[in-house]
Amino acid sequence: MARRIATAALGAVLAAAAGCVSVGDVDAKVAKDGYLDERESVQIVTTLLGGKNVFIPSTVVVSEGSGRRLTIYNTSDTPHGFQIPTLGVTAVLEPGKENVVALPPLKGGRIYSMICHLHPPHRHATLMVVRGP
Ligand SMILES: [Cu+2]
Repeated sequence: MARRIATAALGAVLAAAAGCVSVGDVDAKVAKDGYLDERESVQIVTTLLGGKNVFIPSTVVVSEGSGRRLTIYNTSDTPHGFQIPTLGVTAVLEPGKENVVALPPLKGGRIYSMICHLHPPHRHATLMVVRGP
């Protein structure tokens, strides 16, 4: 324990001496200013995995704002649904194709459920919207 404290203190002293920005400073800046999202779209697949239909990634993170898009590739041979009920987003994902879903303007600090409205057992996914800069 004492060794950890000494190591952390030495790191802070060295960072200050070198004029570096510490991890704590970066965290404080991100918390204050929000996240800068350089992506125009986020890629997702809907696929069969272990006998279950799933969205991969199962948690998608985007920053707030307008013009966000999801491009969802359906690897299966049947259509799947895609819905974010509280945002009013509904699409049918054609098999073997990249399906583009435009999102409405998003506010940060929200978490939404993404579901397949065609197959209730299809595993749900999550859309997390973080605050922008
Ligand atoms: Cu489905």
